[in-house]
Formats: sequence, structure tokens, C-alpha cells
Amino acid sequence: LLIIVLVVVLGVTLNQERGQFESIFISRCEKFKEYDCQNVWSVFQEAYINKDPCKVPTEAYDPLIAAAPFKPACNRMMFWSKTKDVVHDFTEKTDCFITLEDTLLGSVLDGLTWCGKEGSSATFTTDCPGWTQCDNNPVRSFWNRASAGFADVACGDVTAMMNGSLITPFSPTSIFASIEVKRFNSSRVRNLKVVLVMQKNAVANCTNMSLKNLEEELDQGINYDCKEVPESQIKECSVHPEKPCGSCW
Ligand code: N1C
Repeated sequence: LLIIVLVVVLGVTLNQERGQFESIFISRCEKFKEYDCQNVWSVFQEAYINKDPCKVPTEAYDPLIAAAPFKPACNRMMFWSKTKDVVHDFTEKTDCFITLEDTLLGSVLDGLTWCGKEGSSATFTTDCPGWTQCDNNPVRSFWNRASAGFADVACGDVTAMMNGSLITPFSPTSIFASIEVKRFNSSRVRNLKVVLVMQKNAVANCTNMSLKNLEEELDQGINYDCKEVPESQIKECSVHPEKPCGSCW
């Protein structure tokens, strides 16, 4: 009995020391069976621990990307800008596309905030710099680096969901425009297929100026097409996941 009590007390103590952020990281990671999550966690921490939270460059995450590399999924990769909810509602329910959030690193860090502090070995989840407060903050640098890595392995037909309720669906300051599109390589990517998600209050269509810019920015040799698709149609496909991939738009 004494031993059992000791084991339980020790277990609880260790768990508290693990911290809530680390617990979320590890438990989300463990859904991916092929990785050593303690190792991934320690490589991740190296990027920002004991650093000024405005001085974490994208390269700080190079070792993390090397430890959990992105695998190409030709014809199935889905990018997006300002359409996070409708995209993930669809990709979670159907088995047609892979987003960055379906990969180990994207899923482990989705929705989280973290930073370090000079002179501390702890991970903080409050009072971290905001997305635009300083460029080299730990969260922004992570998404910049991860998005670059994900776009680097894009191949075949690539799909991107954009928001037709915005005057500028292809916004130059978005990660999609500033990082991902620039890394699509015509030796790997054949087509970029834009799905413009149309809500009732849509203000943009496929003739939108910003989408013309997107088409022009693509590496020579990558074909481009754009399709306006009502949001209701995508949601309808999400509730009928048995329909074949490619039948939604
Ligand atoms: O700036 P965005 O969109 O164009 O970035 C989206 C683009 C996608 O194609 C993804 O591959 O970049 C990738 N990406 C994520 O996967 C991601 N998950 C969560 C970029 N950002 C991501 N986030 C958070 O969404 C991130 O913390 C930041 O706050 C937003 C950026 O989304 P956006 O502006 O709609």
C-alpha cells in the first residue's frame, strides 16, 4: 500500500511539474504514434526558452522541422487564408485534404500561445507578445517556419480556400501570400486551385484584383484556376463525408 501511495504521489508531483502547456503538447503529440514526443518537446523548447520573446527568428525552429519533417501528400494538400473554420470543419469530417493542422507540428501547436523569458527555463502562456507586436515572436516565427516547410513539400494539384467576404482575399500580409505561394515550385506543383468561399455577403469574385496578383506571382509553369463556391455547399459536403472527394466543387 505504501508503495502504491508513493507511486501516486510521485506521479502527481511529476505531472504538476510538467505544466499545462507541456501536457497539452505531449498529449496531442501522442496521437501520432511514430514520434518520440519527449524529444520533439525538448527540441521545440530550445527554439524560445531563455530568450527575449521578441528575438526568436524563424530559423530558431529549423531543428524542430528537421525532427518532425513534413511529408508530401500530392494532390491532397490544402492551404487557406482567412477561412480557418470552414476549411477545418470540412477537412476534419472528410478524408480528402491534408492541412498544416493535420500534421504533427501543426496539430500540436494549433491555437496555442507560448514564449520564454531571458534568465528563465520556463514556458509562459500569458504576457507573450501579440502577433503584430514584434515580428520575431515565438508564435509568429513558428507559423512562418512551419508554413514554409509545408509549402516546400506541396506537389501535384494544390488547393487553397480563400475568403470571398473580403475585398482583398489574397492579402499581401497573410502567411499564405507572404510565405506559402512564394515557395510553390513548378517542378513539384502542377496546379493551384483556388476555392473562393462565398457567403451571403460576398464582395469578391474570381475576377478580384488580388487574385489576379496571385495568379501573376505563381512560379512560371504552375497552372491556376479559381472557382466561386457557396459556403453552404462546403458545409453540406462536411455533413456528407461519404461523398467522393472531388464531388464538392
Ligand atoms: O496568414 P494566413 O491566414 O494566410 O495563414 C494561413 C496559411 C495556411 O495555408 C496554413 O498552411 O498558413 C498556414 N497557417 C496555419 O496552418 C495556421 N494554423 C493556425 C498559418 N497560420 C495558422 N494559424 C493561426 O492562424 C496563426 O497563429 C495566425 O494567427 C492565424 C493566421 O491565419 P490567417 O491570417 O487566416
